[in-house]
Amino acid sequence: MKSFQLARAAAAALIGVAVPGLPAHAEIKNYEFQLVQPTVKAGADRIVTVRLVDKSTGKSVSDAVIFSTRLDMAPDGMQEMATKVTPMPGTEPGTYRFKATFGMAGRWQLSLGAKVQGETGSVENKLVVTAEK
Ligand SMILES: [Cu+2]
Repeated sequence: MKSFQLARAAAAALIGVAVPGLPAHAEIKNYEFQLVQPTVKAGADRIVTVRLVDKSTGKSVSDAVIFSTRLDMAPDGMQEMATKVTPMPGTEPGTYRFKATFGMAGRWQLSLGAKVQGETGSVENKLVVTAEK
């Protein structure tokens, strides 16, 4: 590498812009899970669908590996009231579905941890799903 190229690469790294010629690289903090629908009906075997979005492009991201899930009523002061979360096959690319029993109407918190292909670190989000009577 010639010295002027090196200097340019170093300057680009310092100010956080992409070096021309290298593929754009999203950072893990640019990824976010979003609820497709914010409410479910209280009861057994409800499906919650989330989308993983790359906020820098607005595109859905497929093939993330979800390594942790938790669903509890922390938003309504009942963090001890947790329910089992069962991953289900997604219906479209970039969406992830979970089956759970919402035994009580109110606000439930879905905590998700995931790895994105090709990225270091992990995505950790908490989403509030409202179970309606
Ligand atoms: Cu409760």
